[in-house]
This record gives sequence, C-alpha cells and structure tokens, in this order.
Amino acid sequence: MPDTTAIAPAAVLLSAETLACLSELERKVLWLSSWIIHNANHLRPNRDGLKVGGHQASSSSVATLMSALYFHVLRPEDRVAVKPHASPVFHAIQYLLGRQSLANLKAFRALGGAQSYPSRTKDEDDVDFSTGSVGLGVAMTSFAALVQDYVQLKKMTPGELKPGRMVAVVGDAELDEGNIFEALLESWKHDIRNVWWVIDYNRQSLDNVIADRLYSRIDTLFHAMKWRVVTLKFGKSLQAAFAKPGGEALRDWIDACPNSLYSALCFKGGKGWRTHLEADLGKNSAIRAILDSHDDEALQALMTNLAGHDMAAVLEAFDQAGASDEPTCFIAYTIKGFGLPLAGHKDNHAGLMNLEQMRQFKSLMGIADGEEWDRFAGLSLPRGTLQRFLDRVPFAARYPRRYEAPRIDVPASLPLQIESSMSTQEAFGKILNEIARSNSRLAERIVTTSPDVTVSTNLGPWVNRRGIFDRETMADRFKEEQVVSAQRWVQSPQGQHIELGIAENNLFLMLAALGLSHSLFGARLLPIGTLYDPFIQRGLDALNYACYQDARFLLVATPSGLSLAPEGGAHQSIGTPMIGMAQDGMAAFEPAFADELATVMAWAFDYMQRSKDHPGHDEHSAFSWLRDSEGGSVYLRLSTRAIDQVDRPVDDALRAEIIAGGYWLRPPRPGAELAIVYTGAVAPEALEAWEQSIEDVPGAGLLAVTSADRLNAEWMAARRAREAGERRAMSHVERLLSVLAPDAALVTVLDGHPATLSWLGAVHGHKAAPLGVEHFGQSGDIPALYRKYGLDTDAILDAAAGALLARRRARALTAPNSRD
Ligand SMILES: Cc1ncc(C[n+]2csc(CCOP(=O)(O)OP(=O)(O)O)c2C)c(N)n1
Ligand SMILES: [Mg+2]
Repeated sequence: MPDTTAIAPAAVLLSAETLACLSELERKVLWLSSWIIHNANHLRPNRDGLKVGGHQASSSSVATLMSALYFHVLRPEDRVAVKPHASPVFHAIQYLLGRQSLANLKAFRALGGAQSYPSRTKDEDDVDFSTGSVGLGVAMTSFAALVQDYVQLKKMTPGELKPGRMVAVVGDAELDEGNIFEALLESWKHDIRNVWWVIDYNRQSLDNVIADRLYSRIDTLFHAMKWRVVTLKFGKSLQAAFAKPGGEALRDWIDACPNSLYSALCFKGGKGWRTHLEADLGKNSAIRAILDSHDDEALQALMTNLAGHDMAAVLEAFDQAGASDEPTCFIAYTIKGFGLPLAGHKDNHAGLMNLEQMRQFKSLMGIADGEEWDRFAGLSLPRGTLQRFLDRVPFAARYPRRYEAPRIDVPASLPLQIESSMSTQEAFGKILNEIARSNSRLAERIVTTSPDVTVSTNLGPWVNRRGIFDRETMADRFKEEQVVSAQRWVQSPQGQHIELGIAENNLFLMLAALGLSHSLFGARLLPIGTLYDPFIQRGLDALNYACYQDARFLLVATPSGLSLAPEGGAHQSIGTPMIGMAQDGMAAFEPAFADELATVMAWAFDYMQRSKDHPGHDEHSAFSWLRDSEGGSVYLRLSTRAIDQVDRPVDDALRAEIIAGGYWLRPPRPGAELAIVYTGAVAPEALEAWEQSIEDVPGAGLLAVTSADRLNAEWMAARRAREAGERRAMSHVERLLSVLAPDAALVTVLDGHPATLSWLGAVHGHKAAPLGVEHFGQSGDIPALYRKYGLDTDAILDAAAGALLARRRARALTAPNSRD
C-alpha cells in the first residue's frame, strides 16, 4: 500500500449512542447482505441448474461506508448511485429502513424480487440511479448535479426542495472506464457542485488485485480536476498503534506492503501477518511487543483495521467534508470480503461462502436458526433503541423521495413554414426556432444539449434565441468586438442549451439526467440532444442506460446514412435504424417530409411526459409494449438531403398514421400486386420508381414508413393480443398491407440496413425484396452512391421487376390454370 496523507481527525461531536447504533446496524447490514445472497444460491429451489450469484465480497467491502451514508450522513434530497455489486447492501439497508419487503429480499435475483443491480425501474425500493454497467452510474451523478443547478438556478423546483448531494459509491475498478474521465473533464468545465464520489478502494477488480502505483494516479487526477480528495486510510485502532512505540515502523511496513501481499495476508489471517512482520521487523523490540500483545485474531483485527471499515473514521471524514459543496472524492481503503472468510482472496469477486463457512459466520454474528431475517437478532443493543434510531434516520424523513411534475401542454401541431424543398434537419432547426420565438411553457421547458455539434445539427437558431446555460453570466465576446457571426452565444443561468465537449457518452448521460429531472428534482424538462447519427454507436451503452432508467428525452440524430454523401464513409450510418427498433424505452422515427417531422415532434413532446398513471395505461395489456400510454423517449433519424416537399394539410387521420408509423402516400388499388415501401431520405427515388412502375403495374401502391419501430412493435403486440384471446386485435401495418393481393410483392428501401423493413414481408406473407445499405459507405454524390449501393430508382425498379417475375412464376407453379 503506497504512502498517502490520511485526513486530519476532526472534532466531530458524535454521541456514543449514535456510534454504537451505527456500528450495530453496519453489522446487521453485513449479515443481511451475505444472507440474501446465500439464501438465493443455497436455500431456494434451483430449477435450471444455473448459478444465481451475487457478490458477498463486494458487498462486505462497503457495508460500513453505506451504513454511514444511509443511516447518518444522507438527507432526503441527496441522490445516490450505488456500485452495482453492492445491491444486496442497498436492499438490506432499505429493508432496515422499512422500504424493502422481506419477500423481495428472499426473492433476490428471482423474477419480481430485488434486482441483482439496483434498478430505478425494476426495484420496488428507493433506487435513485440504476447501476450495472460499471462507470455509468458514477458519471451520472455529476450530470445530475449539473441538472440540479440548472433547475435550481431557474427556480423550477418545488419550494421545499433544498439542493442535495449527488453521491456515487464507486468500485475502484470502475475508474478504469473511459467514460469516467470524459465525465470528469466535462464536469470540471461546468464547475459542478454537490457531488461526492466515495471510492471503495479495496484494490481488487473482478480478476485481480490492482497495481500499487494506481493510488497516486487517482489522487493526482482528481486534484487536477479541482476536486477535493479525502483519503481514509487507517482506522482508529491502527492510528492508535502508530502512536505507540514502534508504531512508525509498523506504518511504514504497511505503506510499503504491496497490494497483492496485503490482500493475501488478509485472507490468511493472524498467522500470516505474524510470520511476515516477524521476518521483516522482528528485531524491533517495540514491534515484538505489539506482536506479543496480540493473539492471531487480535492481530488480524488490527492489521485489517482500514478506515473504510472503521465507522468512527468514516463518519469523521464525511462530517468534515459535509460543510462545503466542492466536488469531493473520498478514497476509502477497504478490504474486499471484509469480515468474511473470503477477505482479500484475489478470486473472491464471484466467490460465495459455502454451507460450512456460512454456518460459522452465522454463529459469529450471533444469529440463531430461524432468526436469519430478523432486523435486530444478534445485535447487542436493545431492539427499541435500534428501532428508535432507525425511525429518526434523516435520509428516511421523506418518503417517497421521487417527485411528480405537472405536464407541460403541447400543441397538436408545431408551426413551420415549409419550403418547396428542404431537408428534415433544416426543418428541425426551423421548428425549434419557431418554438424559441414563442413565450410558451413548452419553450421554457425545452433544454437542448449537444457534444460540439450544436451548429452542424441546426441547433444554432435555438441557441441564438435561448442562450447557453452556465452558472456564470458571460457575454459573447465576438459580438462585443463586432466580429460578424451567425452565432450569438451568450452564457447565463437563464440559458437553455448545455454545450458539451465531443463525448457521446456524456451526451447520453446528460440526457439521462435531464430526462429524469421531473422525478429527481420535481422540475419537468423536455430535453433534446443532437448528434451525428453514426456516433450513437459510440455512446450506445450510455443511451441504453438512459432508457433503462426511463429517462425522457428527444434524440435527434443527423446527418444519417449514405445521404450525407460527399462527407465520407466513416460518417455514414448503416445500422442505426435497427438500434432504433431494438432499443427499449425509445420510439424511433425517420420522417422524409418536413410536415411529418413537425407532427412527430409535437407528439414526441407529449409522449416524453406520459407515465404509468396516464389514463388508459394497462401494463397487463398485450399491447403494452407499444408504451403509448406510459410514454418514453424518442429518436429522430434525420437527413441533410433537401427533397421536394408535399403540399397537403396534415389532418387528424394523417397525423395518426404518421405517428403509428406509416401511410399510403399513393394508395394501392385493392388486390394490387406491388407496393413500394420506403423510409426517409430516399423518398424521391421511391416516388419516381412508383410513377414509372404504375405504367406496367396499375394500382401499385407507395407506402411511406415513418417509423419501422412503431409499426413493428404494434404488429408484435397485436399478435400477442390475439394469442391472449383478443381476436379482433389488429395492428396498423396489418391493416395497411391487407389491401394488397395476398401474394403481392413488396420492394422496401431505406438509407440504412435493409433488415429494418424486410420483416414487412412476414406480416401477411408478402414477397419482400429489401433494398438498403449493408456495406461501409464512401465519399461520392447522392446519384453515385445511391447507384453503387442499390438505392436509386433503377435499383427499385429492378427489384420490383424481379419480385413480380418471381411472383408470377410461383403463381404459375401453384395454379397452372390460373391466368395472371
Ligand atoms: C461495463 C461493464 N463491464 C464489465 C462488467 C463486469 N464487471 C462487473 S464488476 C467488475 C469489476 C468490479 O470491480 P470494482 O469496481 O473494483 O468492484 P468491487 O471490487 O467492489 O467488486 C466487472 C469487470 C460490468 N458490470 N460492466
Ligand atoms: Mg474493487
């Protein structure tokens, strides 16, 4: 263990009773977290032979830190991201606070029970931020702090809500994740406040014991980002031993002890320590005296007395840090598996106590048979004292801690001056500009954010009107110096755009935090994030994380696909439409025309605000996966390709179809043998191909698909509903395609992966000829690229001719006498 500066002891006035209660509860948390996992793995029937798992060692490592936080330090307005593998500790604490049921603990990792990793959406107790994918929950806290500043400075929060701390309980190996560093830099730029990262510095990851030199890197890094660093290294007993004769040598020995040896000795226990200390320091008479006065058990207790397991030391550090709102990193030395027979072993991450080890541990904890789930069994303080203490825990003073925020009214359609030719990206900028000009509540609650592509995704006009958010006010220097620029970037707390550096992970975590503001801070926001479509993949895990937490936002991805044309292959997205379909919690649209976009955006602002209490919501309905009643986020895949617009009114019927995912732009004649189906920027090619094909195939239809995602989701839902007995259930896509001949040919085309639309053939068994992009793009103009990748009019006509020929052949084979 390398050298470090432990914090100076503070004069903390903590009553002996408080400390005693906290120590007892910590012991109970250690027991319960171990038992929850043991019960799931050894005592529940196992029907499939799969390991259930759970992390006893990771849990024990934070039992002290989390008990101190939840039972003493935290306040109701604080929000916490708990490292994923401490889920059992979290649920045990919630159970002691009366927020988690015994049934859920017994069903840990079973369907409907407490989740393996704390989950806002799946757990029934009081999870603030979901965790699981390491690093994301940690970074989420700093974005939540920024959102807290945003809504507090704009006075949007309910009157009684005080600013809270955004706290992450961090596994030390989480710091290996790159997104942590992206978030640190970004939060430094935004001068965030009120963030605590409590690092469980057990020096073990999943596979291994980490390098000794790492500590100084972590320390330096946080200092460089202007965080306060508080190190909790030695507990009170070790500190007392250091103050005695020989203590300095002992301290030097521990400081010089490699992490791997220290861990191994934690596992071996008193004998192991004795052997090494005798060999290295045995000639020092003071050390001899220490060794002689400690039996093996006492020596193990002394040598493992790290501050992260010493309640008094932990409270001291937290209390001392509490007065300031500076972002603070606590590096708390701990032992993975502390208090368990797994302590320190390098393979303990997924290790479980066996039956015999549990028997011994149970007896050590003073738990009698049948008392395993009892809140106070085995503790030395009277039940009444402990219950009274729990009843007064500050964190639990308010429950539920989640807020509801009123919905913001959204007009059925958004104003837009449609030009004869325009791109969806341009239309997006114009729609937002119109909203920005208004004085509406909608305009007030929209907040935009972008990772350095604000201007190039057409957010510029919005930002010019609504300004950049910053805690400090700063004028636009270019404007002051009368340098002509189309961008007027004035910063102030009133600003409604959060400018981020180029890091898509940060964008999605920012959206996750903004999109939970109604629940975290009682302030409804309508966040819009923009980025280039291909870079969704860079931040995909964070996007999934945001959706998994049920954050609500509008994601606008532009430009997309080959249609970006000359700007190059690496930026031409292929698979994103399929991400849009597969991502739960997010409805995906790819409109072709500006009026479709305006329609979808109006719907999206409303959809983002729906919740389970929405009228008509029925989670047991086989249609529930469409989420129309409970809402979600929305993804718009837009393009820079200007196309000729259609001149038409968008009436209620068309609006409903655009939202449902598709409509006949050119309706087919009943029984038609061909339909061309398109999505997005290839509309002109599809239209041209349709015009040419009706010469040979009169009655052919042209289907505009605005959302393959919603068409597909409703189809799946309708199938399930029919299976469940709702025989009349029918989805929009089934109705649309039922007009065609049963064996009609469908040519589907989009500037994206062809599988996005190819499934349409399965709806009624039509023959699908899917066109789309399967291979990396490259520079070129649209005609050249659409030709090369088979998206142009000729390619559509060829596909139609091939499909019709195949259809006629099949007819001839199955019905030789029929005329076609
Ligand atoms: C993104 C991601 N990659 C990999 C994992 C698998 N994983 C789970 S825990 C872990 C190591 C955790 O080590 P640390 O954060 O130090 O936690 P602790 O020592 O407290 O268990 C890994 C690699 C994961 N959960 N998330
Ligand atoms: Mg660790």
